[in-house]
Order: sequence, then structure tokens, then C-alpha cells
Amino acid sequence: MKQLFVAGEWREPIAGGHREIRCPADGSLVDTVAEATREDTLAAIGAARVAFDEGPWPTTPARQRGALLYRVAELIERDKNELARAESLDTGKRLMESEYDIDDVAACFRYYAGIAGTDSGRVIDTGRDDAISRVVHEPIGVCGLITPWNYPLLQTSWKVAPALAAGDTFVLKPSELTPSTAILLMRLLDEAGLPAGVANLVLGAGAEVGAPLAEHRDVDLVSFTGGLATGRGVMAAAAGTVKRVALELGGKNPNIVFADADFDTAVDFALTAVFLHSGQVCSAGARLVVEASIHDAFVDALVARAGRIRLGGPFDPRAETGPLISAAHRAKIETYVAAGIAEGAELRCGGRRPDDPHLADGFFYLPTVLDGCHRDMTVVREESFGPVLTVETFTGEDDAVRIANDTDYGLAGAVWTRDAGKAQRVAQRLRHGTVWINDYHPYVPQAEWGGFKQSGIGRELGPSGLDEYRETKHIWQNIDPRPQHWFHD
Ligand code: TXE
Repeated sequence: MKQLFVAGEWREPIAGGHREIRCPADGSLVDTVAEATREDTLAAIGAARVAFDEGPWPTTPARQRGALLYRVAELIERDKNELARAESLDTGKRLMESEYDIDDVAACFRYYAGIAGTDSGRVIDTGRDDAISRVVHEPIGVCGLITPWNYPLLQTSWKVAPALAAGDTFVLKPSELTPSTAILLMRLLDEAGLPAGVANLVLGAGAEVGAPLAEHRDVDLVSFTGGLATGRGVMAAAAGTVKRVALELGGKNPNIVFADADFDTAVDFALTAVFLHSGQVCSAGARLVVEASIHDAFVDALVARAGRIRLGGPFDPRAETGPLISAAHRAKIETYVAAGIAEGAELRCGGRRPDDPHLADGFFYLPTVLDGCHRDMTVVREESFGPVLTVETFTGEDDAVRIANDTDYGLAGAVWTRDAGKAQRVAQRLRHGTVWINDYHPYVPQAEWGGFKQSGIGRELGPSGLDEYRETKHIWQNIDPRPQHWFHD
């Protein structure tokens, strides 16, 4: 199984390990892939280090790096069907959703291709005619890129594209549950003509293969997307070498609905906000915060529709959403729902696995609505990352903002109202990295994505997403040097 990509070569893992990848929709075997160990990661870090210190990539003109990224975008579009299918088999998500994801992956590569080389730094007015001062950007070095299983290739592209645009080299470690599209991406980077050693891939478990990326002194930056607990560990491991750390750690995102919102549209979007991809979305609107005066009608309408959502596998044309990623993840969600009910929430729908025998081999869980929730409940405070909506009520603007901000997270949120002034006031007061007004979920590669508070550190996408992968240097030149005589001769 030559599926590790190190120094421009496809290699077997040193210890010869392997892992079975199974489709979460029905447990069928998707592939048996290489399972690396720490030694493989160390070899990959070494290759990325050599490629950075000696290779042509960091000093390749940025516009040329951009041209290569355009080629990668074209190859992704050429192989869209294969990539989407692989993504759906690994994650269980609907093929149509994977196709959207692959379009977004290509768009991300195009965006960073386009801005590579457009920012050549600043010339500073020193106030002196004998000195030139410039601030320039340089690649940061070797990057460790650790990605999760919910949007495997998409989240990878948010790291790989800017890292390459900046002139870095990297070691990528995808989630051990969803490695297939990372393997395919490496092939495309190679086909596009990326020099050997710039892109390296290791597959395997987080503690074994991911941890060295956070710890190692030859890695200059670790960029991690995943859970809060693992992210804290990555940050602690990175502290030993004071490397640059970028973290995207999910959210507990409020979806605020005022009584004057368009009722049917707000109900419709409240469903997509939380139940898209069965809630396995970092920005999922898992907390419905609804104005008390419309609470009953709104929740009734929402529950009626949630109960009709059709579950199914990736290639079932009638399916509207898919399974959870694993048995362990479903068990975790079941624990959160049970805790919510024990703490006083009212179960309005779902709260169990579906009865349909066709779904028995997958990790399905019914869309679930818990009403009568409050902020002290575990299911409201912590990210369940599943199809679980908690409902809280508010009275007035200040109350809505207070409830929405009362979380350790701060990734995203939405506000629904027909009052434009109120929408802007609330949007400005929300302590979340993305705020949607009368919408939910859209994003564009041109706009920054990331979290306040414990949702993370740094920003992906947009110009800031490139800055994460660059160092800033000030170069000062005295063009007429003479003794200063600060100290007496
Ligand atoms: O993620 P992990 P898990 C949240 C969600 C979910 C929870 C746990 O709430 O229920 O995280 O999911 C690698 N050093 N999100 O356990 O562990 C791991 O191999 C270095 C939110 O699946 O965070 C994988 O590649 N790396 C999220 C990556 O970290 C380590 C998306 C993410 O896995 C490691 C996914 C270690 N010690 C889950 N241990 C989002 N922000 O969108 C594991 N990893």
C-alpha cells in the first residue's frame, strides 16, 4: 500500500500498518489504506524541511506559484466526479453535497492562485533620505496541517492552497476516518508539477501521526481543525517549540429569530442551519434562540418538518441527509440528548435511531429538537456535533444578544428580522466570527472564516488566510552609512 507521499514518492508505511475505511452509511468496506507511525511522520517532516531549506519552491516567484494553483483547480474540476464519490464513501454524505464541496475546493485554489503575488509588502517613509525601509512577506517554513472528517477535502484546501501560495512546504495529516480525497489531492499536486518534498502526506491516528507535527522543532506552524479538547492538546504540544498555531475548533452557534422575521423562511433555514450533514458542521445553528411571542408556533412548524427529513446513504436520490461519522460519534450524541432530557429539556422529535431496517447498518440518528432549554444545560454549552437542536427563548434585543454570546465558543451565528437597523445592531454585538443576517451557512473564499473565544485562533480564507502562512520581515538599509559617534572614540 504505497499511500504515504514523502519527498515526492509514494511509500509504504515503515512499520507496514494498514487500516480499513468503512462507509458510515452501511458499514461497507471502502478501502484498506496505509497506517503510518511516528517514524513516517518524522520522515515526512524531514522531507518538507529539506524542500523548504534547499528547494526551489519558497523562492519561486509568487505569480508562478499562483499559476500552479490554477492548474490544480483545473485538475480538481477534471476529477470532480471521482473526488466527490470518494468523499461521499468516506463520510456518508450525499453525493450532491460532496459535489458542492469539490466545487468549493476548486474555488479555494483559484482564489489563492489569484492573490498569490498581489501583495508585495510596504515601503515605509523613514523620514530620512539615507535609509530605505521595506516590510516584506516571506513563507513561514514547514507547516503541519491536521484536518477533520466532516468536510475532509474542503478543510484541507483551506490550508493547502494558502500554504502553497505563500511558498511553504507541508505535511498533511487527514482524519484517519476519511483519508481518500487527501490521497487523490496529492496525486493532483504531483501531476500539476509541484516540486518533490513540498507536499507530503501521512495517514494514521492523531496521537501517533498528528502529535509529532505539533511537537517537532522542524515544523514552523501547525494548523489544526477539529475538536476543542484535541485543539487544546495541539496548542500545548506546540508550546514546547513556540511554533505558530492556527486553530479552528468548532462552535455552539446561535440562530436568533425575532418575531418580525419572515416566518416560513426562518423555519426553513432553521432546519438547514442545524440538520445539514446531520449537524456535523462546525458552524451548525445548533442553538435556536427564538423570541418568546412566536416560540410555540415556530417550534411546532419546525418540529413538523424535522420529523419528515429523509435519512439515507450517499447514493440514495431520495435522501435529504446522511449518517453520523462513526458508532462512537453517535454514542456521544446519544449521551448529550439523554443529558439534556435529564436536565429538564422537552424532547419534541427524534431522540433515537430510525426504525427503517435499511438504515440499520449505518450510524443514523433522527433529527432531534429539544425544547425548553437553558444555558446551564450540557447540551446547550457543549458541541454535540450532531442533528440536535436546542431551543431557548428571549424577550427583546438585549436578551437575545446576552443569550447568544453566553457561550465559550464564538464561531458563527445568525439573526432573522425584517428590521434592518436591529439586524445590524445585533450583528455588531455578537461575539462570533461570522454573522449571517436573514441567511445561514453561505461563505465565500474571499471572506475570512474563524472563531472568537475558544472557537480558535487565527483566520482561514480571505487575505488573512494567506497571512497565517507568512512571516513578516522588516528590511532596513542605510544607503549612506557613516560613524554615529554615539559613544566617544
Ligand atoms: O476530532 P479530533 P474527533 C468536534 C466535534 C466532535 C469532536 C471530536 O464536536 O464531536 O470534535 O471529534 C487529529 N495530535 N469537531 O475526535 O480528535 C485527528 O486524527 C494531533 C469539530 O473526530 O479533533 C484528526 O485528523 N492531532 C470540527 C483531527 O485531529 C490529533 C470537525 C481532528 O480530530 C490528535 C471535527 C493529537 N493528539 C470534529 N488527536 C470542526 N471544527 O469543524 C487527534 N488528532
